[in-house]
Amino acid sequence: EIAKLPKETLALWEKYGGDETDDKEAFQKSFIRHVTTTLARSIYNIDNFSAYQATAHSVRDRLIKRWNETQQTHTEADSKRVYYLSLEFLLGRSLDNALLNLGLKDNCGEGVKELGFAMEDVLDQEVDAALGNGGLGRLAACYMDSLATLDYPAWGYGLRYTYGIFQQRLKDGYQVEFPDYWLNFDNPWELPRLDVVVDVKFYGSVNRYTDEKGRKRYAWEGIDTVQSVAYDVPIPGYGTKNCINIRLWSSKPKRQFDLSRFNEGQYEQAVQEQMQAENITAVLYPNDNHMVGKELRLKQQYFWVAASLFDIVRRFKKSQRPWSHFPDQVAIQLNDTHPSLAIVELQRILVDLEGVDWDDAWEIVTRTFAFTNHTILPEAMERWPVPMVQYLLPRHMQIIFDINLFFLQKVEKAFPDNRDLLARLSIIEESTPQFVRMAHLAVVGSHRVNGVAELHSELIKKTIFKDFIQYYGNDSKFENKTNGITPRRWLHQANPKLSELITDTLGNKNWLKNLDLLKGLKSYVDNKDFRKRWVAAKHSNKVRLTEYIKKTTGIIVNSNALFDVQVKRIHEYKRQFMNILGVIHRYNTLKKMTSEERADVVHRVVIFGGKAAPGYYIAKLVIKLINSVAEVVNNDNSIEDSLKVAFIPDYNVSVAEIIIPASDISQHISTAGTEASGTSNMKFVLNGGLILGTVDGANIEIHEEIGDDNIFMFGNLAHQVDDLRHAHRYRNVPMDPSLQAVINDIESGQFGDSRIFAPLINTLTLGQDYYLISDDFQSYLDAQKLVDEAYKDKEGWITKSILCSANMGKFSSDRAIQEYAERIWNIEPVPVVTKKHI
Ligand code: GL9
Repeated sequence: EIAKLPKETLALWEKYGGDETDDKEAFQKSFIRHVTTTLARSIYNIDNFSAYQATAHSVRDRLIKRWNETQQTHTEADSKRVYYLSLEFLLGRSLDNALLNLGLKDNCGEGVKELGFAMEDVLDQEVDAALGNGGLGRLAACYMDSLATLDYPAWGYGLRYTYGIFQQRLKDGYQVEFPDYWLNFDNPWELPRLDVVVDVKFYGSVNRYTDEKGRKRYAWEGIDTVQSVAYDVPIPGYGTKNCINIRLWSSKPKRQFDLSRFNEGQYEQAVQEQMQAENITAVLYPNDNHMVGKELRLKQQYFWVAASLFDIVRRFKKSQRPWSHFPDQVAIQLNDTHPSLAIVELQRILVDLEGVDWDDAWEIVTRTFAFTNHTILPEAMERWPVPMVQYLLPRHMQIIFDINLFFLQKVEKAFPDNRDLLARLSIIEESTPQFVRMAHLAVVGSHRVNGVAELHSELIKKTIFKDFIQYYGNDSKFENKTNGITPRRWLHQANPKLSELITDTLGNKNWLKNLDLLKGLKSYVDNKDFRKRWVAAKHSNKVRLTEYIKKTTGIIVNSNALFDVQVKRIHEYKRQFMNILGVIHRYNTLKKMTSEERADVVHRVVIFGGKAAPGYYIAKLVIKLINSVAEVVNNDNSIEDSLKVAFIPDYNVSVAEIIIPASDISQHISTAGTEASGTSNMKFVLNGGLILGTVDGANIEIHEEIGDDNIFMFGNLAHQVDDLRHAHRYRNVPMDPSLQAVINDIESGQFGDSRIFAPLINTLTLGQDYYLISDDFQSYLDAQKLVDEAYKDKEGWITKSILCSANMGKFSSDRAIQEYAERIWNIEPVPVVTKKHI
């Protein structure tokens, strides 16, 4: 194609193209150009925010260059790609990450400084891209970083919500929600592709007809068409030219508005259609591990899946390969059940639109998809009422029934006359009304199903997918892929001091691409100078957090105290309630001590953070209780600062980057078997923080890696949970006495009007303590005692802290992605070839 261009044109492209080099001067030139042109400002009129915008745009130019080269390379290579379908991408801020991954940090930092700005202030202007709830969405972001860093040809597909996860503020100790209108200013981290538009249909009816070959065929006549517009978010790898793409879809009306209605004076009706279309991608549903069956959510799912598959199929068709090659060119990973309709949509495209025979199509579909399960909590299982699916997507409902019929016929053959098994395996739940079980659809339509930590992957085979194991056999499609985190953001970026120390000690930055190299730190564990710098890094992070706590809560804490952190979504299964009950126990113990006795105790700052789903009443009461306890404890001079409690508002990725490096101990104390993996546990330990945790999720594997001496584990085990719950239900289990004492304190009004907290206390009594706080409380307190004792041994603690980081290689998302690539996706790296500017 290029060869056909006139020589003169080519020469111009070569001469003027690609002047965005990475040196300081070129950056400063870009900065000034963006201030004067993009921002239409002048030297007299730049504040920190415009400096951020100018810096971001300068980096964006360089990102786009890499993005183009990567996409060209991948298109030419035409090798197999993986598509990661996730309703959530919790990216956080992009500028610092891009600077570090592109290796621009030093040059830009100096360049910005000479122009009169401090890089730290500039970075602080950016608003988070918060298009996710918690672990699941952040995992998707870490995986994109690793896919880019490892040179894999990969794309993410998601939705461009106008409103991300709500902002949390506190009023009288209660959570109040504010909308997160993150696109208020322009977003330099997306490339609008206003020309990449897909029509998505809803509703309507299905027509049957006979095609030219005499086959019965079906055609869906949708009546409501909405347009899906692509916005591309470049994701740069670390230390590579590879820059991959997350394509986020935004909805807009097909027609602007109904002019005839407008002319008739029906103004509201005239814009109604437009508003309904825009509603689809307006807001991220703020629920974590909880399904809410709203039709708009189902619409979001189909809108996203239909646009993404159209795009993927269009790309495949360009290669003119036969359909049977589709699974050799395309792997699609389903991040939870949210994109399960993609299975149905691909089957529909192949059978209805492309005329592929059902069985051939189904073979293609199942070889293409793989599914990751992220939870076994019953309230999180996605089920959609059949009438709702039928109304919104009539053809898809038919296809689901057919998929189910053919599947159950096979089951029937293998296990004749077992109607109960059929009912349990069915994609359709036979209730009134019927429901579509999305997890069953995902399992049946995928060639691989994985859990996200060893325990969790075992548990899914014994609980929610037990019957599938009976049918498919134990070693068939079910496997484990333990989660991981990117060391680039979660150590290098969030903890620059520690990162620098590690690089100095190991002699290079190779550990950032091969986290197992951290093992090399072990031989320095007794090195005085190294230990000194290790402590200094932790302490400066604690000072930074101290300042942040003061700024956001007004609470003054001592940076020499033990920092005890629990930050994550507020959920009963995560047991923040148990934590604050433990705090009350500690407080009242301290109160009973004499001053001399107290002189001997380890001072503690207990730090909480996390959002509660707006409709989750009990979780919101936990926040209120934490703040009520904090109010009393922090203002009680009699305990002489031996205990402080702070609830940091609006926990998000950027706040996590400040909190995690400053932690001495962090709590991951879910009821055994409920936390599928957890990923913040990995971030804390990687940063030299210790864990106080239950035998759950990835805690178990972290324990295996770092050893008994460096972690505090407690509580009942997953296999005991059923019996304990049974006992609460049918026997009179006496309340743990320490716990009873704490409950009495709350009920006595020690922390304000006790009636407020009655529903919360009731979860322990009337609610039969479903999350087993009373069963674990004593061992929790015992473990806390061990933490205090260990912290008194300053040198011992430093050793533990170092050994924690040094043994965390396994939990790099690079390891996780490599496993997915080899075992599930069957894809190879495609290193980017640098292009000329043409
Ligand atoms: C979650 C699990 O609860 C976590 O334990 C796990 O680490 C992550 C990632 O695998 O997935 N499952 C889930 O639904 N959420 C998780 O965090 N919640 C959301 O983020 C929506």
